[in-house]
Amino acid sequence: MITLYQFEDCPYCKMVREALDESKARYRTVEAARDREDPLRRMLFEKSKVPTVPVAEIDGEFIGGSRAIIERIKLRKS
Ligand SMILES: N[C@@H](CCC(=O)N[C@@H](CS)C(=O)NCC(=O)O)C(=O)O
Repeated sequence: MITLYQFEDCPYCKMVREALDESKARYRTVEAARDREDPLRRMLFEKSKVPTVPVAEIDGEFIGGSRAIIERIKLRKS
């Protein structure tokens, strides 16, 4: 299962959703808070080392940054 932590209106998150849809992977989205001090945002930063969204949990690993996430989705597909 893939979980995408995102903002619905974030263009980088949209690119990741499009890559996920194209790959036909099953995923769920979780809307993150705008506040970086929010506990979920802090957890995402601790685990991915990336302070922004999107962050994706893919096969138990937290990956931050749209480019890295999309690369990982493409690798997973093959
Ligand atoms: N280089 C990053 C940029 C991501 C980014 O700028 N995300 C914005 C939303 S569009 C964000 O997380 N803003 C909230 C913040 O900086 O705390 C990527 O490609 O994922």
